[in-house]
Amino acid sequence: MHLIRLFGIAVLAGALSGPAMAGPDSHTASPVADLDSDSDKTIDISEMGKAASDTFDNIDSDGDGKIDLHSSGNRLSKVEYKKADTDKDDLLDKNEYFAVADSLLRAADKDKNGGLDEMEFNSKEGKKLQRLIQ
Ligand SMILES: [Ca+2]
Ligand SMILES: [Ca+2]
Ligand SMILES: [Ca+2]
Ligand SMILES: [Ca+2]
Repeated sequence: MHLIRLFGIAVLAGALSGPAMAGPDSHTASPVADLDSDSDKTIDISEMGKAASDTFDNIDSDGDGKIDLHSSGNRLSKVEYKKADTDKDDLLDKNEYFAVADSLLRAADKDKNGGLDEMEFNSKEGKKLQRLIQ
């Protein structure tokens, strides 16, 4: 709930800022801009959480709230998948999936300001995070 509320505020702030908000016609090549709904040039945990949740729902084609190794595709290696599966049921639920994304965000956040800028998002850990949430 907390994440969702934060995201709502971010969207509202973005809408109020008017022209700075990317319109449906504008094309951005930057992976940060794609997810940066409040246009502060960084990906914070609420923006990452929204993307991770959307991606998880996409992968979870039968909608039971769990994904298997096969449907996670190339987002996680087998070892990473096993590590992420903290309750050892051979499936990842959204919390387990989010925990991986969260730890990658922390690992990539070199200046520890809680958000990933372009450089951090394109670091080794940042790229893994991108794979996971896109
Ligand atoms: Ca942002
Ligand atoms: Ca499923
Ligand atoms: Ca599990
Ligand atoms: Ca940072």
